[in-house]
Formats: sequence, structure tokens, C-alpha cells
Amino acid sequence: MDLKGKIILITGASAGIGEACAEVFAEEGAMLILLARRKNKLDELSKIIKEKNKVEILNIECDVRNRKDVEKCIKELPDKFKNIDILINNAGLARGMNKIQEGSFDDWDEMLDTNIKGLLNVSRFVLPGMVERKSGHVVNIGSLAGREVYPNGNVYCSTKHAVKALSKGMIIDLNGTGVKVTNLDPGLVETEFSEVRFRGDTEKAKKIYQGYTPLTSRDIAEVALFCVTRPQHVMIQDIMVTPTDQATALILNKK
Ligand code: NDP
Ligand code: 8X3
Repeated sequence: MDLKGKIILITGASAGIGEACAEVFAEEGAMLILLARRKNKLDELSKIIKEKNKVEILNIECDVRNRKDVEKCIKELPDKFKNIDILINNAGLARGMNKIQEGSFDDWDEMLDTNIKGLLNVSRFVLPGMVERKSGHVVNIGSLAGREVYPNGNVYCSTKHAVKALSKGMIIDLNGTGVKVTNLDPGLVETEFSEVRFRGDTEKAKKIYQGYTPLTSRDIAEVALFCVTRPQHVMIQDIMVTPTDQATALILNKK
């Protein structure tokens, strides 16, 4: 499928995997709707992309946890951005790494509300249009943490297991509508993810990616691009991508 002029909504586009998706899809000539809370980051990114690729970009400041705001953003899209062809449900985060008996309720709420309910909020307002047009593709960014549970990963891992279940639920419910769904599970990717998880403790965050070669955001964006450019009769339901040095969540070939 040619992405020239296709409308792509990317949530969590202000950093990491979402930002790389914006760059990679723009290189294919797509029109982008970039959504995140940090509008200044989206503005900086769009400026660079527009200069390079001459594509149209709409930046939306929105918190995916706020259902009313999500509804307003999607329902009030300007006409030329209304018919979303591809939705990349990428906005997500981890907070902390604690034993379940010591976990923070606030951290739990933030992960559950963003990774599960946020993804549902956006999907619920975008999917009806796709079904009506009998075409579209949703890519849900899950995680290796949606296939394995590691020590102190309890709630984050549970949110990504939920993403996997939601991807399958979407595939089942959308069968026959022409709308495709892909669950994309990355292993370790060097982004702002660990800085967010450890609340700005840069040293601790850096250590997560040291001693081996992690994935880059672009590695994942390129896989997303591959998934959404298959012919209409081909749907990649589920795909996992890890660094070559990563065998499981905990088995890492660290030097
Ligand atoms: P980053 O922290 O680099 O990027 C996360 C993005 O999500 C940011 O753009 C952030 O924007 C956005 N975001 C977070 N919360 C919200 C919210 N409430 N509303 C709107 N946007 C939000 O992390 P990654 O790029 O690594 O993470 C992207 C996805 O990939 C996540 O779902 C993550 O779970 C998943 N993942 C990451 C892996 C990794 O190793 N890095 C591995 C496997 C999966 P802003 O703060 O401006 O709102
Ligand atoms: C992010 C990767 O292993 O830190 O989903 O959970 S991991």
C-alpha cells in the first residue's frame, strides 16, 4: 500500500517510538496527526519534518486519559484530516519498579489509565469512521512485557498483556469490516521510557541500555511501516521485535 496522502494518527508522537513513526511515515508522503501532551515538542518535530518532507501535519495537545478531550479532538478534526487511515496507538509509559506489595497506587493508576484506557479512548472514537469507510489499520504498540512478566514489572506487564488481549479483541470484532489490526511488541528500545519510569533518574535509566545494543525507535517505526504497507488481503496480527542481544525480558547478552 502506498502511504502518499494517507492520514496517520500517532499517539505519543512527542518522543521515542511515536516520534520515529512520524519521521518514517512522513518520508513516505503521509499526512500526519501528531498527538501528545507536550505540544512544544510536537511543534519542534513537525517543523523539522515539514522542512524535510513537505507533508501536512496537524499537532494536537491531548492527554489520552481524558476521554472528553480525546472525543473533542477526534470529532473536531478539520475536514482534510477527518478520515484517518492508520492509527498508531503508541502513547504509553511505565512508572516505577516495585514489588506488588509495595506498589504505589498513583503509579498503578497512571499506567492503567494511559496504557489501557487511553488506548481504548482513542480507538473508540477513531474506529467507527474506519468501519464506515470499510478500511483502516490500527497498530497497537504492546511490549515484550505483554508476553512475559518480570520481577517488579507486575502492573506495567499487566497493562501490556491487556493491550495484547485488546488487539485480539479488535481483530475478532472487526473481522469482515476491512479494518486491520496489528499488535506490535518491542523488546528494549532506547527512548525516554526509562527516564519516565525512574522519574528523571538519568543514571539509572542509562544503565538499562548499557553493555549491549538496544533497538532504536526507528527500528520499530520501520516494522510498523512494513506492517501497514502489506496488500489489503494481508494482515500481520502479531509481531515481536527484540534486540539481537535480547533473548527474553531478563536474558540479555551484556558485555
Ligand atoms: P517515550 O517515553 O520516549 O515516549 C512516550 C510517548 O507517549 C511520549 O510521546 C509521551 O508524550 C506519550 N504519552 C505518555 N503519556 C501520555 C498521555 N497520557 N497522553 C498522551 N501522550 C502520552 O517512550 P517509548 O517511545 O519507548 O514508548 C512508546 C510506547 O512503546 C509505549 O506504549 C511503551 O510502553 C512501548 N514500549 C516501549 C519499549 C521501550 O523499551 N522503550 C519497549 C516496548 C514497548 P507526552 O509526555 O508529551 O504526552
Ligand atoms: C518496555 C520494555 O522490558 O522495560 O515495554 O518492559 S521493558
